[in-house]
Amino acid sequence: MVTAYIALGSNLGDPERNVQLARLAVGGIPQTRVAMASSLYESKPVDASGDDYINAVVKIETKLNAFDLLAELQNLEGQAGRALPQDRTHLHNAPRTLDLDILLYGDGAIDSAKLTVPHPRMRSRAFVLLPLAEIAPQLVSAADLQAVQDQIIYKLR
Ligand code: A4P
Ligand code: MG
Repeated sequence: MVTAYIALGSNLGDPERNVQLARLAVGGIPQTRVAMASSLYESKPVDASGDDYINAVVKIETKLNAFDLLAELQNLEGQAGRALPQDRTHLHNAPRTLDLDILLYGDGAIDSAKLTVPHPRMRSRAFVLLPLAEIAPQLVSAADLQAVQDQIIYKLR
């Protein structure tokens, strides 16, 4: 079993519902269970345009390797109405019904064309660090939080 952390985000359609359903759906991935889930957070887009986002982070325990896990997450993005990666024509950071990113996969480091773990932008984003700190405070330092304190984000429930 490997412990991994997944970031969930949505700013199209019904973002709150999309993230709530995704939280459940992640628990339905084969050989995977959700060990902890953060509250939902509403945040202003960072390096992106469009409506406000709903974000959350879940901690999972999985027997899948990181690439199989990524494929399962991309399937869920597709089921939420998002085009599969190979069919995407949108610009980087375009609004999305559902974005599922692997933040951490055990203590592994992966740097391939399809997958980079730890997620390279996780430490610069309040919408990742606040929900992550809620469920895994040992993974987020005070300096991390201070670095993103200008980003607008509200905890919902
Ligand atoms: N990929 C590589 N590493 C990973 C990983 N660790 N987890 C590859 C998941 N995927 C990973 O992603 C493109 C490709 O990244 C995938 O095919 C996968 O093989 P994508 O989801 O199509 O989207 P993208 O927009 O190009 O990149 P990404 O990484 O999702 O964007 P970011 O940097 O995460 O930013 N503001 C707020 N408030 N809340 C948000 O949720 N999200 C973004 C997206 C920007 N601003 C935001 C939010
Ligand atoms: Mg993504």
